[in-house]
Amino acid sequence: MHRQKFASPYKSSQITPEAVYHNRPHRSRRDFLRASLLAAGGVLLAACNSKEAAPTQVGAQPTAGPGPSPTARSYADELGDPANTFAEITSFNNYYEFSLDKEQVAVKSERFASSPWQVEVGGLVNKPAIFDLDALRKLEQEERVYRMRCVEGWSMVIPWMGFPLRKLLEKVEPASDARYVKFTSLYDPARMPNQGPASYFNWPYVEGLRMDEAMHDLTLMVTGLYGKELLPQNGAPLRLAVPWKYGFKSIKAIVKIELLRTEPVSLWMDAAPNEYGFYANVNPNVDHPRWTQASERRIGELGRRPTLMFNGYETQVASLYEGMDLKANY
Ligand SMILES: Nc1nc2c(c(=O)[nH]1)N[C@H]1C(S)=C(S)[C@@H](COP(=O)(O)O)O[C@H]1N2
Ligand SMILES: [Mo]
Repeated sequence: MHRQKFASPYKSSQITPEAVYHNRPHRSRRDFLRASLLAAGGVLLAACNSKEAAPTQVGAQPTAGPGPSPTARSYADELGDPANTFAEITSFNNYYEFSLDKEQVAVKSERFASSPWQVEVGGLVNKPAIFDLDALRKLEQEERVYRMRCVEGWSMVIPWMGFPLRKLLEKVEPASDARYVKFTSLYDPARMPNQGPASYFNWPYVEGLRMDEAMHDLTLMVTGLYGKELLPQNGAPLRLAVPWKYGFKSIKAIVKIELLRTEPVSLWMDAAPNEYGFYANVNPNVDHPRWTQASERRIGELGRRPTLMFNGYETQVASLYEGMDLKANY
């Protein structure tokens, strides 16, 4: 019997539980068992549903009404690859505050209220400030079509809308001793169901960049995609996009940005330091301890394609890491 799964052109084996093997010494054996069970579940799911679903084009058709729908416009990245569909980008998500199941994130976050919202920008700056949504909207928005390569081995091409992080940081005037930027997501267990006391993770989600990475023109603060305001599942109302790094660096639902003297510890470094480093630059020559990073599956495509150094942004960003051992600083 064929059960057509609407709006789901992905195979379940892509649901690699990123979270679930590592043995955190300060966690109980019960937690570890729970994690192992989750991992086993993922494998089972993959094993009994291994047939590749045909790529579908749901939701991205032109809508009725005057003028072209933004989702009907054709976007492509600078390498000529077409953007993923709006449906793909908004229904296959990693957002552990809501669900570890990529196809449940959109469902579980549907009623998440991302307005009102405030982002506090402070730390080693001359003019600390709090930005509300109006203030963020006043910054000039632009479209950028970026590849996003998840550390799990899948990728998408996404037409983001937003502004360079640099423009926000310039407003607060970074102090000369600021060397790192720390980003913090919302912590609100009442609104983010997976942040409850039983959660495996030390919430909130935290990420970081070196100051020169943060000031790089490619580093985008995202407010929308396909010309529309960001939906909750993609990190509304404000998330980061750092296209040459693995997707987990692109933190969602940002409420705080701090400039620091020392390297911040991200949620993933805390959860599994042997698997997720601070830099997390896309590098096909450095495998994840549990899988290859040499290739990836573009959502909507069959088969795999080679992963590109720095996710294809090598000419723009390689100079940031001159003299650095890219194998050691994963
Ligand atoms: N706060 C928060 N940000 C997050 C995540 C998360 O779980 N929580 N997941 C990350 C991972 S692993 C990826 S691949 C991207 C996915 O972004 P998308 O769902 O918009 O495609 O978001 C990143 N940002
Ligand atoms: Mo990811």
